Amino acid sequence: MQINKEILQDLNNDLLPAHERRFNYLAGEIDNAEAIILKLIAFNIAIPSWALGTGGTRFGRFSGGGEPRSLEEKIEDVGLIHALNRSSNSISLHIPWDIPDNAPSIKAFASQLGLHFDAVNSNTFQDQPHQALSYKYGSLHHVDKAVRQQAVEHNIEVIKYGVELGSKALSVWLADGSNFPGQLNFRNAFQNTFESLQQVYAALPDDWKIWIEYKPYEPNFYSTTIGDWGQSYLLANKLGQRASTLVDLGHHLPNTNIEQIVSLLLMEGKLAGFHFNDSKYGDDDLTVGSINPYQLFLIFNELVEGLDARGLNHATGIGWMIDASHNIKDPVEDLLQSVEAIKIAYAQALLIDQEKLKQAQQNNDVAHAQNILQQAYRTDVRPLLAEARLQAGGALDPVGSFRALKVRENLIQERGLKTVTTGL
Ligand SMILES: [Mn+2]
Repeated sequence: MQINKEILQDLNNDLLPAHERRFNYLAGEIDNAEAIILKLIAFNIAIPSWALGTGGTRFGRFSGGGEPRSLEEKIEDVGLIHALNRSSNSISLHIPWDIPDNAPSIKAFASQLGLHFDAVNSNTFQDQPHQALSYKYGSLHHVDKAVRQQAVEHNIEVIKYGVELGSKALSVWLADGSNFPGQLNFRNAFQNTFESLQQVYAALPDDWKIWIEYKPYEPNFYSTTIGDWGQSYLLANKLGQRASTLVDLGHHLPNTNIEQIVSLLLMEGKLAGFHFNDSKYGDDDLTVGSINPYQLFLIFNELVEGLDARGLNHATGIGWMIDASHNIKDPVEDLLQSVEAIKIAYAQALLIDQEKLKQAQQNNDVAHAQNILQQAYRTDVRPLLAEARLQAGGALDPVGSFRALKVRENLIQERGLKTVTTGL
């Protein structure tokens, strides 16, 4: 299905007087409303192909109905999200869950919906049917060179698919690790990983990048071979300029100061980008901003300040992507909420008076520095986001419009109630 633009317009018209009241008030309170709106219009967040179905846990999975049955239907869903929020103009594919059998036609279909392809993701954390060797004891770090070689070749195959689709980055997350002390020689595991990644790096086209994700635990519970940003950074540094570190917000031990990590990686030119989600305990993959929106704001403060310091474009300087799983919510509603939360944090960070903050830091005026941050954080910037969506041709109220347009009901009618998409 596609969003009917005239009905969307009617829905917007009903909400317009209240929106204008709120927007005019806020625009009068701040001095850079127009500049922020332009930045918000330019700022897009990629949707991962695996987030369009209902996610499961190891205890079960409850399909919500109308889930995409093919890559085309996943692209169609991202098109629906983008039509509503005008902020999700790309899709990040996961191979082999989403193999583009006919790349030119897939690319053309996406382009019709205003979409392009973001980073491609490899998968060596599962065994696939017909696969010769098992990843039970790891992939790129494996003690057996033949397994490592199989995993290297898979990554090179993923690059090949990405090239056909116009992607420019390979995102690698490894489940490699150990469950028990003594299982693994840490140095050998790291060295094997490095040598495997060197082969993948050598296969990158000149204008491509490789993004190395880290995670402290799960599925392994004693050690992970790329367990934290230090290990990822070390690999990225040894590999070369086109390798950098990907930060997934859920991949940290509790209470880690993620904004400080982000600040230093960005300073060193080694911040690849983000996988956004939120969590209370571990890699919970909850809706962005649902648990800790203040942390998200503090991260965006470092991003805006750090990107500006390096003269990088906010929208394109690094990669922006959601990596979440929806167990009980409608995936499309969840993704709309996530994108909104990311852009709220971004808009709030754009409100920070960086000059005043620097001055307060220079004077050790701690209370004033805190006030400057919290003044921005406590500003309700939602009218700026709504205005940006309106100017870009989207919905004033994306989730409300999704419901009023009966999108899910239509998808269930088209695809059926008992559909299950590929993924975890
Ligand atoms: Mn991730």
